Amino acid sequence: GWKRKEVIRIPVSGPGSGKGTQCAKIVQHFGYTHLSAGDLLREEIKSGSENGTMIQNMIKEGKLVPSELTVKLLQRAMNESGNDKFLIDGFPRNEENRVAFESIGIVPEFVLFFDCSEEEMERRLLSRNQGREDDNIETIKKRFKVFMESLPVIEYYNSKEKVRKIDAGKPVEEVFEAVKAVFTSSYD
Ligand code: UP5
Ligand code: MG
Repeated sequence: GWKRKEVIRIPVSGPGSGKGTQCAKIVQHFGYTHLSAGDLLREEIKSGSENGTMIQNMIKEGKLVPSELTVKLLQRAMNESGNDKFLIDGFPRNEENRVAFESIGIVPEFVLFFDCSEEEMERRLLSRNQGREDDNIETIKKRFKVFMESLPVIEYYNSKEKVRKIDAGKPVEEVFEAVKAVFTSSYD
């Protein structure tokens, strides 16, 4: 179940902006459990679940899978982790996601927004070479379009003064310096 003491920080940002890369570094420094919604969905495909084919098709099209499914996977991973500090990477991505997340009691402490140009994100995704089925120019363009649905979510958290915007167009280590400053300054 959901406990009030749990501390949640969420990076919501564009495809290829560096969420996964920075989360790995945050984990090393600050001991969070990193849960990437995209990774959980890709694991669900691999596990041969009944939803696998549907998820695979949606990812190939850059579309968002139904909120209940992603929320269920995140909630299960949180329960299984045994940790009480989470980085929820790449979720919520639209207003419906956010409302579904809040309905199970999840309210982030702050939200990281990795600000990066489409040009740079596209360059990174095309040179990632990790065999992701959505790292082709056609799907990348669709992912950029769908990312526009995340802007109202960022706007919502911004109205709650929860957004920490990071210039993510710089080299990995420089971006992490800015990330560290956010984590250190809001440490409790
Ligand atoms: N790289 C990273 N930082 C760099 C830097 N500062 N300078 C130079 N290079 C840098 O980085 C991407 C690449 O860039 C890597 O090669 C890295 O080395 C390099 P990464 O850290 O992986 O970026 P990230 O933001 O994590 O990119 P990712 O592609 O994972 O973002 P997406 O948001 O597109 O992917 P995600 O896995 O979250 O979602 C995939 C799909 O799943 C979605 O399109 C959607 O279909 C589905 N989905 C849902 O339906 N619902 C959800 O809630 C979540 C996902
Ligand atoms: Mg990622």
